[in-house]
Amino acid sequence: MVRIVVAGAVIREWGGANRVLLAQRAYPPHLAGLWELPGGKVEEGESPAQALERELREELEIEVVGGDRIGDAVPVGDDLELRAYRARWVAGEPVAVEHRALGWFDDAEVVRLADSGEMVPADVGWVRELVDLLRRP
Ligand code: 9L3
Ligand code: MG
Repeated sequence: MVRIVVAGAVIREWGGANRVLLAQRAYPPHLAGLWELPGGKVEEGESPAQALERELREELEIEVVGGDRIGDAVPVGDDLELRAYRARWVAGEPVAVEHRALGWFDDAEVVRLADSGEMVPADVGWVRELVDLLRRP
């Protein structure tokens, strides 16, 4: 059975540019140090939006509402399917509960992370759509 993993893009205008919140993974070893859209596995009985809201509450201590899909699903191995969504910020300032670090990245910085191999490989599949969103006024 394929498990769905949801990942959320929280976008905020800050310092004259739209920026997306990325989180630097601490585990597993082959992903540690790489940046991702935060999220995790959908649990039984949850909708993807509910899972996204729970994961961002657990990992970042923020309240969000799950929104539109971003890009296509990305299969990882035989057992995971990753999906990205907009996550509309509602409350709280992000705290790195499980991650090594957090950062707010503009379009050029997102491209640089992807090109330099500092992004989780699966998430590179969403960069084009993410950049389009960040370039919108
Ligand atoms: N994953 C990849 N990109 C992401 C997320 C949130 C997750 N943006 C992959 C890493 C793990 C799996 O999905 O192999 C489950 O994620 P987590 O529960 O360890 O965050
Ligand atoms: Mg996670």
